[in-house]
Amino acid sequence: MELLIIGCGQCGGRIADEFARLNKVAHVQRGLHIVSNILAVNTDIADLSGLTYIKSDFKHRILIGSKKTGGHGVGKMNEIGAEIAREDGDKVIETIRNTDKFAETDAFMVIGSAGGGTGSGAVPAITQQLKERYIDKPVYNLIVLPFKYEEQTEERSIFNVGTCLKSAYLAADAIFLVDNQRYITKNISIRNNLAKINYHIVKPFYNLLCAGEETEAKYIGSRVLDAGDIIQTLAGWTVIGYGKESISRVKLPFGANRDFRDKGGETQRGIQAMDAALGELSLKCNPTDARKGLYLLTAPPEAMSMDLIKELSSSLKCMATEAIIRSGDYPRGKNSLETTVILSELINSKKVMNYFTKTISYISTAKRRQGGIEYQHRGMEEAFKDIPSLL
Ligand SMILES: Nc1nc2c(ncn2[C@@H]2O[C@H](COP(=O)(O)OP(=O)(O)OP(=O)(O)O)[C@@H](O)[C@H]2O)c(=O)[nH]1
Ligand SMILES: [Mg+2]
Repeated sequence: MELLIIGCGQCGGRIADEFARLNKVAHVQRGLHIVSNILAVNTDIADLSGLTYIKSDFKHRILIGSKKTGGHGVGKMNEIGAEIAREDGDKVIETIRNTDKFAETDAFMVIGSAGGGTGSGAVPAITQQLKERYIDKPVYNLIVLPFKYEEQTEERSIFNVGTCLKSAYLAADAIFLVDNQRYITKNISIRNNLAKINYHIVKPFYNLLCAGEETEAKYIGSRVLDAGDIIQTLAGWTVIGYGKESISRVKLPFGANRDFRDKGGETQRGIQAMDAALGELSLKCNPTDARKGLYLLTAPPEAMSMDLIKELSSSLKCMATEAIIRSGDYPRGKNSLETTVILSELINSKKVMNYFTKTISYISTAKRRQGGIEYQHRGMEEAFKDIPSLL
């Protein structure tokens, strides 16, 4: 599957940059392309300069709203981020239109954080423009939720998350939710934490996007998971996870069969890889809330037995009891069993519902506070009204 990726704001740009790195890896390791183009869109010139892999010309690192912000961001005001993205969205469309391999694009992926200003506003605004313009291509969002400490100390971020999630839900075909808090490592610097988090956010997409792009017979699975399966699976709130288990393999003489314990062990490790993927989902959720699901098994062809596939299918079905599940196998790799799991069309996500409740209470507190401030101002004006002004 080939994505056209648009990273908005600092967080979105950095994750898009990580996708650009992954696309290089796919090209070098596997001779494949998993993205047709990658753009970073920001109101902040410094953030755009900090990227590494996205092409550095102005058509790939797109500065928007420079007249309004002077190139210094929108300071967490996501309604300004959305307004600027609506006004300057044609710059993004222009680059998309000139993408060489645009016809090969299976879907768009628009990425950003929900808690900031630029990405939080631009992701839904750009999604809406893409939906209006390219009716035949799905538009997905990948939205990063703030760390717990940010929610506690920066009140405004709750409002940003609530408005961003609502707007994304109305505009996008599916939204991958990623909870920063899930990936945090204690005792390492915030900068290294973010780089590591971005690596873990993007990694689950590697095999998933590569599998349908293979052309060499030996790497084509018996049940290929291609763009069609992924598109059919993705709807509404969505989470993704990845798990890996190593298998040590001894090369057998030609014609010899493997020991039965060895084979049983592989099935066991396959289940462990599936459990790891479910344990590492990008947002904690209840699998029974999913109405659609998908898994991909990536393993050396000789480790890919019918038993293993059957076990993995029933193990996922046991967890996601209400979901229609699609699956595929990808004969790649040497000493490991890897699984990628997607749970989609999640109804009732507790975390999302909580954000909506908290946003509503933030709005009423903010209104009350504003009323209080106006009252105090009026009091002040009343107190100095008999003093002459020098202005
Ligand atoms: N995972 C991840 N989260 C990030 C990264 N950079 C920032 N964030 C998170 O994103 C939120 C802040 O949003 P930013 O993306 O910095 O804001 P912005 O879209 O650039 O908007 P403004 O700076 O307000 O104009 C916070 O919740 C951060 O924790 C990153 O590289 N990776
Ligand atoms: Mg910024």
